[in-house]
Amino acid sequence: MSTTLYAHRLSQPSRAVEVLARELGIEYTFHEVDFADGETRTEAYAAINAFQTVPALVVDRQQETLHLAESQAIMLYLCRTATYQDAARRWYPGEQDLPRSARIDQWLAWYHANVRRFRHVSPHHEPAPDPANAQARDSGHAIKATAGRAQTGTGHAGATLQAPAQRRATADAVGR
Ligand SMILES: N[C@@H](CCC(=O)N[C@@H](CS)C(=O)NCC(=O)O)C(=O)O
Repeated sequence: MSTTLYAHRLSQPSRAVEVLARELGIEYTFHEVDFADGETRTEAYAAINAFQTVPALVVDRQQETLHLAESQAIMLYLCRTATYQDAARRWYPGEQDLPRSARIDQWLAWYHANVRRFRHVSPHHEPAPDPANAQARDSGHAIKATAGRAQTGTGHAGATLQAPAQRRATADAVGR
């Protein structure tokens, strides 16, 4: 069996999956996908992840290949299949503690509905005529600019991953 994580470290959901995979001691190959430069919109990547986002996980088993998108689904899969179940249950206890698992599910659902209301699109993507998409496109440009700064060693890479309105919503939600 082999596991490949398609991701980029400027992508928050990618980082969440990568951190968990490391915590659980999962053996995987990291494949960087330059989403800010439009790589998620290529046919080659669509064959890996039809949702055309990072992160994506591909697990090659003997009989089948699992292609998984969406960071939450990937993280739950990693917890359910990890060899080191003691570590995995600290993150997601599953049937061992159903109320705690339900609260984790609740916050994962809340997070997606309130913090990440749109996906960060590449500046190469033609946005639909929807204000939320225009905002997402602007954030795509910001990501690219930030990536440039990160390469020259200045700036804070994480800071512009959210569009301004989304940052305000997040700050309101967490009370700062
Ligand atoms: N709900 C998805 C969101 C993924 C997402 O928005 N990824 C962004 C990077 S943070 C992306 O791949 N954007 C590229 C694109 O839209 O083409 C998840 O949690 O995996």
